[in-house]
Amino acid sequence: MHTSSERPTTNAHLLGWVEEMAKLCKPDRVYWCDGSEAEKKRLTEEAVAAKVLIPLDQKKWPGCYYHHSNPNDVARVEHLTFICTPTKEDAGPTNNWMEPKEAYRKLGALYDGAMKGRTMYVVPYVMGPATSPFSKVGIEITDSVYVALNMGIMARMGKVALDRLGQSNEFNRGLHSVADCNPERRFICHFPQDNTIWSIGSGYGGNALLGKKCLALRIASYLAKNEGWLAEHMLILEAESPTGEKQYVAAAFPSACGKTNFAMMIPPAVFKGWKIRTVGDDISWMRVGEDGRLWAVNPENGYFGVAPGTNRKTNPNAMDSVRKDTLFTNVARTADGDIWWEGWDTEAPPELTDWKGQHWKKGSPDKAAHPNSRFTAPAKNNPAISPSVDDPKGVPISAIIFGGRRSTTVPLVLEAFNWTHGVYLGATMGSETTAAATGQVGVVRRDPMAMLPFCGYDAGSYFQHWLDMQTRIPHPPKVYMVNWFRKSAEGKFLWPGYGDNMRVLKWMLDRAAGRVGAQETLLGNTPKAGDLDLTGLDAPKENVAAATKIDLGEWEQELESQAEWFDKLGKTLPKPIALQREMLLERVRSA
Ligand code: GTP
Ligand code: SPV
Ligand code: MN
Repeated sequence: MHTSSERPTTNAHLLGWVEEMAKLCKPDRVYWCDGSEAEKKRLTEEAVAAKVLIPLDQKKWPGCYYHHSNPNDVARVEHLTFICTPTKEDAGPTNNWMEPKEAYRKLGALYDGAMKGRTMYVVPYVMGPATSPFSKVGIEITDSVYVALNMGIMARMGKVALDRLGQSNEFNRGLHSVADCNPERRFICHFPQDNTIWSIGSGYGGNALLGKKCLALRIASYLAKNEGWLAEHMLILEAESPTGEKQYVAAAFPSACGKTNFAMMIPPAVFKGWKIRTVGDDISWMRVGEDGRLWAVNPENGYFGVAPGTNRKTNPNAMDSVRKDTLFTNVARTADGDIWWEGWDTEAPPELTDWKGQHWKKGSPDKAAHPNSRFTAPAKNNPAISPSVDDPKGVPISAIIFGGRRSTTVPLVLEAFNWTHGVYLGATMGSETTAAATGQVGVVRRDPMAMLPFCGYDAGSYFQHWLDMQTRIPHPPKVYMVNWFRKSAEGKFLWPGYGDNMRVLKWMLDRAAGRVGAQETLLGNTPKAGDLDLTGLDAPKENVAAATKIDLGEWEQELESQAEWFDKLGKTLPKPIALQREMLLERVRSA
């Protein structure tokens, strides 16, 4: 074990900062992670001894462990997440804001001595392929061995990051402590101007794995705005046609709205010869390439995926990805070291240990697995991983897809008329809330580009940045809006979703390549009759008709309700976006 006298770097900026943070948090030990297999084994053993991790049946689940988080700490906490910019206007009306000095003072007092009796892990990591010019180095200081082990799966962690950093001062400074895990003293603060993140009081997911939402989205979106690129809450997938042609798409669906599933999709049998592979399942960093196209890199190295609903039928690639070296958090367990969650392949066994560690009996009204229970799996386990995941230049994007979770109104697929219309579709995207964040589930809220909780600056300026990108991208991707979640009057999903989403993807790919026509509607282009391949679809025709229907009455209401959203955004809302709504409303009213 490295002690503070055995530091694996001579970087004075880094050493100085770590020392300063140690002085504040007062840990018993400082340990520098090197990212080696031997270290992983050792830290896992320590975590097992401390009952932070519980081994699963190692024959069936090699290298897999179970973790219960504190029952008060099971999801992102948007009301406790702050953007600490010099002015409140910089953070904008959709973010919580704290004055930077005030935030450092307030959290500083909570960090004071917070690591007494504990080990302070120094976790160096790279977001993005180790050699890509687009990648970013972060250092996360944490007092949670669980967080350190998760970071080892989610990012390229350890020596690789210190080697890349060298003597540079350009690294994200992330300080994390679970402290007493009290929601009253929980804060996730971002200081974009200082490239700094301070997180305290939570050990869960996006609150605590600082490379993910905090750095790769909130801080990166701020950098992207200043530097002319995009940091987005998007999956990236590769589609290879039967003739070997490859196309790449990036898709923004809000939290727990289908990114992991879409990125790992297996096409139905009728799409013989088509292969879908995963580049990323949550985050996309996109820049304009020398050829004038948009090129995307996945900054992550693993999947922090929603467990419930994942099974052999809905997502076989995810089930294969979790077969080894995976951490499961807040799922249910069987007595013999196995796991289970709602939407597993088989019914619940008669008895389980639920996500809180309590005895659970089949038929209980309570969920055995928490709805936001997750797996942390290495990307390399995915049998359908794209060979381009580590490509330092990324992959060229031919379509951008926005998609919310909407029981009504929004049809299965729409193609934007042009870039500005596409930005408008993204900016007004609505989605029903999910268990990925604390708070009420199932209420429609605006979640522009699926970035509402993740944009590190003012939303209106973010839309302006999207509009400005048009002039930088000579060959822009086409833009789409999809909705897999429309429901019947009885509350059942109309569209079967999952692998069948290939039918919609195929149309978008064909459009992007100019292989198929479209039907123009008031709201956007849609597939012409017969162009959506429904061969072998296991769903009644009338359901498909209802899923693709455009009801102008519903749209009039939708467009009216967008006015409230625009009012909230205030004066930085770009005029062209406001105009799109007004023109559309006029056309819908006079239709
Ligand atoms: P985050 O990791 O929170 O950003 O979520 P995500 O967008 O990756 O969502 P994910 O793919 O994990 O899906 C969330 C939930 O939606 C799971 O319970 C899935 O089973 C379910 N889901 C995904 N795709 C579909 C679909 O096409 N139709 C339906 N009905 N459900 C889906
Ligand atoms: C999300 O909520 O969008 C996630 C999970 O991907 S978390 O990392 O917890 O933010
Ligand atoms: Mn996400």
